[in-house]
Formats: sequence, C-alpha cells, structure tokens
Amino acid sequence: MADYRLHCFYDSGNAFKVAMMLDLAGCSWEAVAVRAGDDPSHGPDWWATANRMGEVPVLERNGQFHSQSGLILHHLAQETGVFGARNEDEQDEIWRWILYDNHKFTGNFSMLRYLCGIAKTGETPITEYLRARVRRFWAVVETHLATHDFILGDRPSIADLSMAGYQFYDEPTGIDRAAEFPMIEAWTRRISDLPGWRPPSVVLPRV
Ligand SMILES: N[C@@H](CCC(=O)N[C@@H](CS)C(=O)NCC(=O)O)C(=O)O
Repeated sequence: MADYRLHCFYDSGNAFKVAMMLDLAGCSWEAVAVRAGDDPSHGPDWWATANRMGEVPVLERNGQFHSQSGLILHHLAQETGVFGARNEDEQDEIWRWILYDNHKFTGNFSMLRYLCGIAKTGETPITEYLRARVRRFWAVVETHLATHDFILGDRPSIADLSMAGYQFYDEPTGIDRAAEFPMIEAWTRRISDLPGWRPPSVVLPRV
C-alpha cells in the first residue's frame, strides 16, 4: 500500500500541484479518482470527513485527510525535507507567492481555462475580463522570472510547484504563452526537466 493517497481528477491543476510534489520528492503514492461534488464513489459522509469544503485535492496519509494544496505542499516539504524553506525569509517568500498564486495567478487562469477549454462557452464578457486579469497577473511573474530561474532564485521550491500546476495543460485559452510570456514558458520547461517529473495525463485519473 502506498504511503500517500491523492484524491483527485485529471482536470484539477490544483491536484497536479500535489502530484508533482509527490513525484519530485520520490514519495510512494497512488491516485484515487474522485469528482468534486456528486460522486457515487465518494459520498457525503466521505466529504464530511475528508474535506468539508468539498474541494480536490485531498491527500490521505495514515487515515488522516489534508486539503488546500498550499498547505499540503507545506506539510510535504516538512515531511520530505525537499522544496521547502531554509530560513524564515524564504518561508515568508514562499507563502507570499503561494497566496498570490491561489488568489490571482492560478485562481483566474483556472476559471479562464475552464470556460474556454472545458465548458467551451465561446467568447463572453467574462472570458474577456478573466483573460485581461490573467495577462496582468502573469506579467508580474514574467518580470520576476526574468531575473530568477525559480521563484526563490536558483532552486525550485513548493512556490514553483504551486504556481506551475496549471501550466501543463494545453486547452486553448486565447493566451499564447510562448509568444507572450517567454520567461514563464522557460520556467515551465525547467520544472518539467526536474528528475521524476511526469505529466498530468500520466499521473491523474480521468473521471
Ligand atoms: N485553494 C484550493 C482550491 C481547490 C479547488 O478549487 N479545487 C477544485 C478542483 S481544481 C474543486 O475541487 N472545485 C470544486 C468546486 O468548485 O465545486 C487548493 O489549492 O486546494
């Protein structure tokens, strides 16, 4: 039996953040397919115990359930001794970027991707609004990466894994990452070049 069970589904880049960490840290883990919301394999009692917020990812270890990808990454960094902070300044910097990621960098892009690439709503005022916001928030990261190989500087951390979670899906969103954000494009390649990295299509189950 694997040490960790990641309750997840393919389209969830938030789940992929945790999957990347488990792979890159060399953990023994398995994916358990779950849909958020109504899912016969994971009923209301399971959600009440595992994550009353009803969100994926949920990481299970020794019968304990953990949610919120940023917090899961933090705990995994402490347990494995990799991709974490080396001092308090780094810890602050990691959390600053993870919070920015959840609220802005991933938060807006994941909705744009969902509407354009999965729900396929066509162009609407909402997709235009989200795309403008994504471009603004990605520009912040583009500028940072112009002088840093990774978010902390010269080595990858859980901040990179959080922020990169949605960069490995290729549904059309109206943003040409390679042309518009070459620093983010190169950073994404640096992450997928890390030993042990596997793509979401290989590690996350489709439900
Ligand atoms: N901040 C949370 C976000 C989790 C999240 O939004 N998960 C999505 C899947 S990617 C979900 O479960 N959504 C269910 C819903 O919105 O009803 C995290 O980083 O874990």
